[in-house]
Amino acid sequence: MAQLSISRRLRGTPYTNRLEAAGVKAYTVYNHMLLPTVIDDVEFDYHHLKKHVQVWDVSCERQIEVRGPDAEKLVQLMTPRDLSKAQIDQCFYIPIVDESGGMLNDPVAIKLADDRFWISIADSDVMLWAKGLAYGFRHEVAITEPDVNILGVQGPKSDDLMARVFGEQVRTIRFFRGAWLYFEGQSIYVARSGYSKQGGFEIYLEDRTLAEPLWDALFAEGAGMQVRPGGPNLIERIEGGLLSYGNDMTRENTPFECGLGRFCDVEASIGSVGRNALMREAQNGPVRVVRGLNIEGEPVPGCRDPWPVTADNGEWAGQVTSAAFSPDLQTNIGIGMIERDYWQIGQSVWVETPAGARRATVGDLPFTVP
Ligand code: THG
Repeated sequence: MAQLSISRRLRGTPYTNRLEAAGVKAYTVYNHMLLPTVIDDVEFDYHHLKKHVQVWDVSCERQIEVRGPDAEKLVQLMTPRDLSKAQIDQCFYIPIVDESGGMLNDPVAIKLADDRFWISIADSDVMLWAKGLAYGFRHEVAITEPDVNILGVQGPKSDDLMARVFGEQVRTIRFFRGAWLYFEGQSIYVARSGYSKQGGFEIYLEDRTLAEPLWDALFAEGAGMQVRPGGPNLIERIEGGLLSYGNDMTRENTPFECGLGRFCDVEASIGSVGRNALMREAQNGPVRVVRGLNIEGEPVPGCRDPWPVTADNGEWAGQVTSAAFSPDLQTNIGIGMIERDYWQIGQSVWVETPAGARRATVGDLPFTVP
């Protein structure tokens, strides 16, 4: 494949030099920024993540800061999830939808104060939408993208490594909660969250002069724990059923289709954008839904253009948008949108991969991994 041309628009991160020194093998582009995806090779990274601890440069999970007296009003306008009981230092996985209920993003929102939220976005330009809404609704808020560069610490040894760098207090942070902890005398926001199912934290670093000292401290303290750089791992995130915006879901999909109905409170979220469209869908149910697929045969290649899923009679049954061979399950696994007639668990279908048509079985997400 040709190379990507690097320029200012394709933003690097304060950790990029450290990753280059570590020999990072592949990046993707996410929110106009580099996101490391392969450090050694995808399978090596996968086994290591599930056994040890990794430090991830997820700076590309950009923060959209909403600050001001109408901050909560604006965030509630943007999501069908009910935020009325949100507490300070609580994180929320929130669908953001347009006027027809189509997914615009699936960020993690953090309530830092009554008048201050961070929206930790997936790969789409949420700041522009937020600014447009705030302007149109005359909401009294300031909307910015502060220079926050998240370092993820993921894997079963995350608590031990984080305790060494931030102190024992880090262990008391509950899932999807955050706290201000000290590093080199500076207060830094740390939450128990992250884009893997192996457990871990996200460090919301605001002062980029601390980026390399923080990276170096994690590697110095983690030397005896086999710490390595890492990144969102394709195989692990498919096993875990973590969806990728732009891949597994787009503006064409509602949160119900994405299996995110549990994060929609259409009764409570009065006045939120797309509420009427979602009310209808909440009553009638979606026409397709995201599912796991077990794809038979030799390891499949990577999935770029969606792979059509068909029934035995040749009818359209959906599409697969992410796929990989799982070493722990010893089969190919995929994530796809499957139409109502074929979405039952155990349904047999065909998947048209670039390596030929394969038999596949529809299953639940996440996958059950031994
Ligand atoms: N962390 C932060 N920002 C992010 C991501 C992240 N922004 C981009 C992207 N990831 C957004 N997508 C997701 C998808 C899933 C989850 C978080 C962000 C996630 N899901 C939990 C799960 O499926 O187990 C459920 C969360 C819940 O129960 O509330 O964590 O990773 N900062």
